[in-house]
Amino acid sequence: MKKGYVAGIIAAFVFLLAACGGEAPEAVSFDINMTEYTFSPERLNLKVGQEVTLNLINAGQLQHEIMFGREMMKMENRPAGYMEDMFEAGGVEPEVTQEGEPEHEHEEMMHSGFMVALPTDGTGTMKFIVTEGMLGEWEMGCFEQDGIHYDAGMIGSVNVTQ
Ligand SMILES: [Cu+2]
Repeated sequence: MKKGYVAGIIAAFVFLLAACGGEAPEAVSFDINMTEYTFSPERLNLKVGQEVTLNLINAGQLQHEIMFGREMMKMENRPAGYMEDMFEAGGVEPEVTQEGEPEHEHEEMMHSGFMVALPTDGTGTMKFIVTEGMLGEWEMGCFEQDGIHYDAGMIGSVNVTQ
């Protein structure tokens, strides 16, 4: 067998491996602390194919919530959610379990898209797999109290890459 031929086969094999992308990225888990008026950590970096677990902890004095999207929209001139919901864009429905019911299911009409609301000392878990539709920059935000929390800076960022 000619050397060039063997090298060609090896090159083709390496190319195939690269094209298949190998294995899915490793699963990740983050604890997200919610207080007045921040998410900690403020930034999440996720990869397509990753299995993500978010442990939500309301360590504050008030009820808080978390939504994921972009292009904040206002209702009655108050921040009320996102024009584009990250999970809707990704065709993903996170699995949610939570301890502690929100004290008030307020503004149901004003909230569209995925949301988890937690009372003080409430905890919750979200699980999902990152899809291609979620690529890009997103926000996570809290719109409690007619958007006062959002205005106060209760905003984080989510960056999804390949
Ligand atoms: Cu809040």
